[in-house]
Order: sequence, then C-alpha cells, then structure tokens
Amino acid sequence: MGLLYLDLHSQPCRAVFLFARATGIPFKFQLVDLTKGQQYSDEFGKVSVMRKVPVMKDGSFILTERYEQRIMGKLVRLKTTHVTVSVPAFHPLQVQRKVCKSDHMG
Ligand SMILES: N[C@@H](CCC(=O)N[C@@H](CS)C(=O)NCC(=O)O)C(=O)O
Repeated sequence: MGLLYLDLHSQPCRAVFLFARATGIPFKFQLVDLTKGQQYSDEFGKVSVMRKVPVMKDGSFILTERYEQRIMGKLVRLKTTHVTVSVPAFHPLQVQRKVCKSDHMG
C-alpha cells in the first residue's frame, strides 16, 4: 500500500488525496504539517530533499516529483486492481504511457 505524505491545506495534496479516495485506491496518509514546519524535519528530509508535499512512497520507491499528476499516475499504475471506478475517466491510457515513460527517464 502506498504512503502519501500530505498536508490537506495544500491544493496539490488535496488533488492527490481526493483522486485516491474517489478511485478507491488504498493508501496510508502521513501528515506533514506545513504550518508547523514539519517539511524541515530530519525525518521528512530523508523522504524528500525538496521538502515539499505531496510525496508518494511505495516500498523503497519515492516519488517527489514536481507534478502531482505523476503521483496520481503512479498510484493508478501500482494499484489498478483496487480501483473501483473507471480510471480512464480520470487518467487516459495515453497519459499513463507518458507517466511510465517519464518514470524511466527519471
Ligand atoms: N505541484 C507543486 C507541489 C510542491 C509544492 O510546492 N508543495 C508546497 C505545498 S502546495 C509545499 O510543500 N511547500 C512547503 C514549502 O515550500 O516549505 C510543485 O510544482 O512543486
């Protein structure tokens, strides 16, 4: 199950959170309270040198990209079997391919 580092005061975090909830993709929620400066903690620094949310962690794989769409794409790709609503409605195949390709390119 993916772990999402989020602060729901952040718009991109809400987008990722709502997307995962709406599609039924299971994930664990880890609050990074930006108002308390938790993004500057040593613990979060090990997850993201950028010290920004949202971040997705799946096993040893950590996605700290600048685009929350990539996190959504990765969630879909990793958890397709758990999706309860139509993923293509949110995430067309072409976009999935783009995400896969950009993942390989780093
Ligand atoms: N889509 C954003 C997501 C990253 C981002 O800017 N996150 C903000 C919250 S919306 C953040 O973590 N800010 C904490 C900080 O700058 O200390 C990006 O382009 O990088």
